[in-house]
Amino acid sequence: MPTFEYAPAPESRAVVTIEKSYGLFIDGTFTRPKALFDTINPADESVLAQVTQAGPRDVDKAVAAARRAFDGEWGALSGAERGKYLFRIARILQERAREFAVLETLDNGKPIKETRDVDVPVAAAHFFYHAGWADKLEHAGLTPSGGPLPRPHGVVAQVIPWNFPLLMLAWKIAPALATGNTVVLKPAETTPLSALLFAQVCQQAGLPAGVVNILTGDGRTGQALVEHPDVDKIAFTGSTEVGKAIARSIAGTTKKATLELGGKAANVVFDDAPIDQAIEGIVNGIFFNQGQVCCAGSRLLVQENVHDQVVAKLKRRLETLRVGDPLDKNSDLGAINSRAQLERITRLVDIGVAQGAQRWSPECSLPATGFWFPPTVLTGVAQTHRVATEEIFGPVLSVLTFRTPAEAVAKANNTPYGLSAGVWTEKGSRILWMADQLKAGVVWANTFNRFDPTSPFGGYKESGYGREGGRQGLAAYVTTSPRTPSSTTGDTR
Ligand code: TAP
Repeated sequence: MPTFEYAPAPESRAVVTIEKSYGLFIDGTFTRPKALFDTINPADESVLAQVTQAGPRDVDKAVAAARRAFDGEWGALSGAERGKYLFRIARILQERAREFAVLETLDNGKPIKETRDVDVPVAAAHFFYHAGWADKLEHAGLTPSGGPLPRPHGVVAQVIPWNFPLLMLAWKIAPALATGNTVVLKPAETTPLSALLFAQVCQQAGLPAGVVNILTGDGRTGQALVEHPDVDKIAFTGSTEVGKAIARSIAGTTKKATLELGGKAANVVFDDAPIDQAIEGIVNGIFFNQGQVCCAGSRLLVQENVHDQVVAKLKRRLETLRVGDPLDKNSDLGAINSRAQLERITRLVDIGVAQGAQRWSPECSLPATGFWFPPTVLTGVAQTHRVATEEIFGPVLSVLTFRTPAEAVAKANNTPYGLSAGVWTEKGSRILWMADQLKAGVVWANTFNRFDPTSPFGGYKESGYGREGGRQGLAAYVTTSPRTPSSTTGDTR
């Protein structure tokens, strides 16, 4: 059994055990590994482990296990008892935080300071937050007073992407369990390891068998799962293209769905903004997680009279970023998650240059192996350029200008997406006006990329529908429709 030892300092050594191969987590146990594929470290292309490609029969078994748990032990539990399991999981995530941080960095390529300070603690926070809701759902305002009690849907299929593997898992599993559902989750093909470690956490927490099932595999597994006839609800995070395919596949069925899809956020900087603070927000907005963030501030809209000042300061700041070994706690940017993603970023940037944008990157020497892309700024971008309209999902900032607030709003909203936006200004009244005008699910003011389990997250237009997080996020996991004669379990007592 290979182990990986991470020792930034002798006193903080973390040992991560990575199995040679992994089976699926179905009905509380791991199956025998079969139909294996590699999961690699994108920072050096070494094979970390082999995982199982789940087929339709595995999907059947996992959904059946989730159904038995829902109709049986889990469905009969009170909200307070469910909450105890969520608290237990949250505490184990904290106890094993270093292990999760190192594993996630190895499998995903993101810098250890992000997995250590954001992904893992925020994932634990989601379990703590939802643990608190489990016995208070009737007070969540999900139904009019005197209306029927909110009830779980049943078996939930959850499909997540590779950019925040553990965090997206927590966003999905915590509210589903708090509301009394059972889960079959498929992590992304390139980042399955933290979900498999989470399966061990479920065992450690004594979670009843079948409540959480983890199926590794590629898009075919995801498709078989969401199309399974005994799934009651789908929670999907990923590309708009796949989101649309899922919406089409469930049309005419009784399945419910929440879709968290792509984005092309505008980060709007007015001339009265605290410029140095805005520079930090711009950098965090687009270079956090190598820009592989659905809500990344990938379009910088800067007021024309401060454009040169902002771009000059931004370039000076980017000279200080360190790109390299994701396990080095001083690295600001790590590796791109996969060769396919690197090729997509490279292709779109080349198209941007061909269409007339000027490309700039700070001097940085990139490792010879692995998937790397330097932090990049594209200036002279026009609204019609593809780098201004398409999601690049990489460390690439497209800079556009505006003269008036109305023009800023028009340009910011000129996208099929509507996930997030940022506003930088000293004027409180302008912040409120902009928040009202921008068609985005989340609007940050004088900050960017802040996440909290109490705050709902989700999009408009082609960024999807439904919310995750906060009281609103619970609504996606319950029904208030009258009971059918057979739906006698799953009370949220
Ligand atoms: P996708 O290709 O859409 O993949 C997302 C997940 O769906 C993966 O687990 C994938 O499996 C699976 N999948 C692929 N085809 C499927 C199908 N036909 N039916 C069901 N599942 C299928 O996206 P990605 O490249 O992993 O992630 C990047 C995208 O996700 C970006 O557009 C980004 O904006 C979006 N994203 C959105 C959010 C929110 S909250 N809105 C958060 C993170 C990412 P494989 O991995 O094996 O292909």
